[in-house]
Amino acid sequence: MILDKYEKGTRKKCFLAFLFITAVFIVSFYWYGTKPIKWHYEVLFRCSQKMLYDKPETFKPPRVDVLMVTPWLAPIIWDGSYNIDILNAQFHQRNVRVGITVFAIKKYTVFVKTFVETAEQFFMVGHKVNYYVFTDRPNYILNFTLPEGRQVVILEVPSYKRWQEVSMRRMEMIRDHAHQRFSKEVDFLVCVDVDMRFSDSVGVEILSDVFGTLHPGFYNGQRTGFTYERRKDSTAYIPTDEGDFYYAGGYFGGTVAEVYKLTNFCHNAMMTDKENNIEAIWHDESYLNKYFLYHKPTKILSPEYLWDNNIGVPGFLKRRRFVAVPKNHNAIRNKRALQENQKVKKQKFHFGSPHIY
Ligand code: 5GW
Ligand code: MN
Repeated sequence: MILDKYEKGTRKKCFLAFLFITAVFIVSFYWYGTKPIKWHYEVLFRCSQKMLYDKPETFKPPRVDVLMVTPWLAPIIWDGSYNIDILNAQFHQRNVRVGITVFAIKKYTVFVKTFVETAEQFFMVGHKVNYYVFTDRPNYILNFTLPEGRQVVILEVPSYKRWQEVSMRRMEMIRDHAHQRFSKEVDFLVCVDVDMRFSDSVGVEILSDVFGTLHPGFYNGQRTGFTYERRKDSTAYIPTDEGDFYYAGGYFGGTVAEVYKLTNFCHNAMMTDKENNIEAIWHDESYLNKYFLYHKPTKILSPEYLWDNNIGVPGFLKRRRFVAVPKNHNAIRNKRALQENQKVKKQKFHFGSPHIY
């Protein structure tokens, strides 16, 4: 009888202890969010993922019709030259976060919708993306509901009167925000024009320390034909016997630290020129080209990544990933800017203004 009572008590205590331990276990598992544990499993899972693909062949380069590497061993990114599955696995392992900056000053706010919508289809699909939209008209930017890990961040900035300055001041604003917030929020920055639409995939293959893009009007040009700044008085000056490529002002990027260096250089060079009452012929693009001459990009994007359909579609161009949206210049720009811009564009593109309708 006594023994029976004793056993009953022990059983009850054991049961209570069991309940308690289970409860503690469940609560702590929940409380710690299972995040470190989940992350750990994810890493293990990805490391053990088998991937099947064709072995690279020493004597069978995937493309022989285009230059795929620069003399300083920076790859030039063309369709067919990379395997996106391998790259995606690498960048997922690093849990990469990408920021893409665009400026929508004054009437250029009309381009944001198409830009973001097409980017959602084609830009860094499956990765974390912050769209940084610099604008002087935050109320004109729609509210976008994006999937988890992707968001639109609106950054209110002043607008400048002259269109040249609107374009050039991008360097200063990117630099300032790189310092203040981009370094905390993303690993890489991609800095592009807003009057564009994505029409094919643009993924982690573009990411590198610091990258530039071959201008669609000059990928096959001679040094002397590049529209570099040729006046010695300007800090953007490049002599006719120097220069590798003509890089586009509307597409560059890299790590936040490298983009800081690049934009800081360009902005300071512009300010020096301003003090001397000189402005480089192609504005921010001229300063960018000067920077890349002496700080070589670690990757270069082919014109697949920046195209204008007015140029047509040459055979080497297997994909058009990011193309200029035709602008109705009368509506989108003020009259004086239109006249000036038409004049200079005619000099730059021998076939006339690229996207005037
Ligand atoms: C306005 C008039 C003439 C030239 C540029 C502008 C302008 C440019 C503007 O009013 N608002 C503005 O946000 N921009 C930004 O600068 C856009 O992000 C735009 O993509 C970038 C470069 O100007 P674009 O796209 O007109 O230059 P192109 O060489 O691509 O025609
Ligand atoms: Mn543009």
